[in-house]
Amino acid sequence: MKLFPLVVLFHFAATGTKGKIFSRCHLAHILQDAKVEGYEGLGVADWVCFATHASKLDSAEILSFTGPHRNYGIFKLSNTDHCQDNSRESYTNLCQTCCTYFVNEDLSDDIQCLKMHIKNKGLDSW
Ligand SMILES: [Ca+2]
Repeated sequence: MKLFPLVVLFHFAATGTKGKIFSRCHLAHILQDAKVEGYEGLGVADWVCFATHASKLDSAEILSFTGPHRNYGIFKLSNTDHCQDNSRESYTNLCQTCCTYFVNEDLSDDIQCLKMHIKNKGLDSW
């Protein structure tokens, strides 16, 4: 059992920025407005499905694993690839941002970051 990652849920409340649990419908409208339909061959339904599986549509969710690896927000963007947090000294930081921006209710930066990931590696690489 010690080999499996210890998953702990945290809710972001430190800076006053609040997360939100989105409905599938609301998220679909946000994604349509962000013009994700057809992006790299994926549709809004693919994105909604992915977010539902990744976070149960909770933008405030942070998953911590054994060690410094953490995943942030509705799309589970990670401190190993996408953003910077204080738990690691080296990281890729593909999206050149702080991970805490992925746990608020503004999904525009999350969507842009996931688009960058999809363009570079595809959604299957998640
Ligand atoms: Ca955000």
